[in-house]
Amino acid sequence: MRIRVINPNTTASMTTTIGEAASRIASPGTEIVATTPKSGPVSIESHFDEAISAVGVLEEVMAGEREGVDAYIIACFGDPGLLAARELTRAPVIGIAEAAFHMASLISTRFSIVTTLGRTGIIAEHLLDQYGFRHHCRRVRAAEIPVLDLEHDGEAALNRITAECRRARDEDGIGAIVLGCGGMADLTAEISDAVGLPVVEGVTAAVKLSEALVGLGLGTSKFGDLAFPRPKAFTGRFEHLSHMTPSE
Ligand code: 2AL
Repeated sequence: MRIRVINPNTTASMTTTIGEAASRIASPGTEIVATTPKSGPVSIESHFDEAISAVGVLEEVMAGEREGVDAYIIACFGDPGLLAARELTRAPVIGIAEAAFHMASLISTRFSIVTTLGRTGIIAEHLLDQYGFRHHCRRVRAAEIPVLDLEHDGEAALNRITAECRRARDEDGIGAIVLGCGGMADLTAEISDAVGLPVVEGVTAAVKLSEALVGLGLGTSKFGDLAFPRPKAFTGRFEHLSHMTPSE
């Protein structure tokens, strides 16, 4: 089984962190291929960053379709381009936010999210509404660290995230914590040990959900809205997508 883990930001060191965390948790026989778009933001911390990154995610899915991939993971906590990516393939496509919400809801009745910057919290709030998890989440918290500080100042970032997780444990009345950034993929064990609550991290959760779906023989439904997009003309910079029928 081959899982293509797409880091939607273009920071190579974060792609490595994500790929290593995914490989550590993967079952024997699962191959993890971690990739990043050729173009796009180095980190995703705004609606603008997210919109631009979605194009890169879709190009990575199209490349995966040419290579043969059993499942895709979108490894940014805003799940950029998720539904559009599903239109392009019969393989399962899982976003790390939705994977973490599902896993956390299976082991607790209430969880809190600890993400990077306060301004990205609204993205998680929107996803909770969109996916139907609003009722399961007590609070979206931010450690107020820029995404790239996870790479450049790891120790300080870990301390701030851990402190916010302790506040979530003490104040929110929760059973579990969801970590809200792909760049936190390698921090789960340390934070869980320090805080004493189950900590759910989306990249690793998505690997296990992907393995489960592929094992069950389940892929993205091509009935209804996730069918391949209707071929049509594209203009300008996107002309190469004209009349393309994705991997039917
Ligand atoms: C993210 C993420 O997971 N990767 C990134 O660049 N930005 N989202 C976030 N809330 O920090």
